[in-house]
Amino acid sequence: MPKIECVSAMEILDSRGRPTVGAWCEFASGARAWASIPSGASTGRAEAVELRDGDPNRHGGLGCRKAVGHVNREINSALRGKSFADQRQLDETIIALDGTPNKSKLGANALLAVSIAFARANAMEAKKPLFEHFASMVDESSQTLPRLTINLFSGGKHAGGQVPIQDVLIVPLSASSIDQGLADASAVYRAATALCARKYQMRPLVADEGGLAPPFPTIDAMLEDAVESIRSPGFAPGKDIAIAIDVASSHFFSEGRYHLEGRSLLPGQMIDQVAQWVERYPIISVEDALAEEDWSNWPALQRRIGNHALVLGDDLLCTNPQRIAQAIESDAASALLLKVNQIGTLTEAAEAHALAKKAGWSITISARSGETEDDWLADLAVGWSGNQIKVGSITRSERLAKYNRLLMIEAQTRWPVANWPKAKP
Ligand code: 2PG
Ligand code: MG
Repeated sequence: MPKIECVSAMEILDSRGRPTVGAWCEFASGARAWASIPSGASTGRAEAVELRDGDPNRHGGLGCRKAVGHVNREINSALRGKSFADQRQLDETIIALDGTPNKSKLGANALLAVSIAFARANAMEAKKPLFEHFASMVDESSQTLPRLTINLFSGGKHAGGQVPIQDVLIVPLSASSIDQGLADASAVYRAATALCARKYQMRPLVADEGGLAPPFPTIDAMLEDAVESIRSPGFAPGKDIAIAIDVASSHFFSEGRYHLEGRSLLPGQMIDQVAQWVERYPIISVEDALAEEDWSNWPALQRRIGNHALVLGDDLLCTNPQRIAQAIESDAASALLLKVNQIGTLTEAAEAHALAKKAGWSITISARSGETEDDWLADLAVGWSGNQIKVGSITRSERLAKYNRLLMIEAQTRWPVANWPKAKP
């Protein structure tokens, strides 16, 4: 069991130019690993607390010096000189040190940076690739690579709200490798760039996750433009390349109604609207079609579209084992969007993963809209046998770091890409 020499952290900037936390974990043996942490914009209310300094004179209050200080002082004092049998022991120690239900004392950003740096130092120590080390934390490993879901068009909080729904993603279904999936996605992206220039006189400027964000007049126009971009390089929509959407509807839900394109929809009407999109377009996965607090209507959504598309919970579930258990119990969804920083340690995220797998759900391992150049997410998606991965678009280096790491893992393992999961009846 390697002994921790010290852990330390520093503040760095993410892909939006906002501060985030990176941490080193150093073993007495000399193994020394770094990990940096992403940050969301369309965050769920039940997410663990990302500790920010709140000083308006520095980074608009978003500084992370407090979280960094917690790693350098409290966490380092608790860990240095000690050995931990496994990830669980380490994570339980830092969770107890924080002592709050939502990690508001030390900050989930402080805890997660240490949690992942420790995992990486262990992989180094064992001379294993990180994905193999991640695989040893969960029960099963199917030796597949995750199916890509790639951002094409952005809206909502990632693109200044020019259209209310947040992501239209393309899913290369006929591609049997990551390499082919990226090539197919790139052909569609190029077609979409030309479409945006032609229809919207828009230069190829990109949103937070690298997606194109022209001023679509309506949501339907956004979806039709996605289908046209799939078709124009010669792909069959729904067969070669399908569509996934993140409605991110918590952000236009208030007082029991969904405020969408000038309409004020009751939950039943919102479900009708989503069902119409699923019928009309080749959509195979719908994330956050209903709001995070609209629990009572999710089961009806699942019954209505579950045969045709994954009902994927992001803000609803927040990678939180208690919320996932509640959703399984009420049959509110069929898929988990897993974002480690929503819960704050690898061990708790692994519990979320185990619950979802046991229920027969599909799992999408997801990045955040604010990312760094770190690529651990690709290893996590492979090691934890994610059915899908959601990293954003195929532009912007913080996204490409993950895709390029997947290409390396593919070259090393030659594992096939996971099949699209069968719809849950
Ligand atoms: C989401 C994510 C990633 P954010 O809503 O799924 O697209 O966005 O990181 O802003 O929560
Ligand atoms: Mg989402």
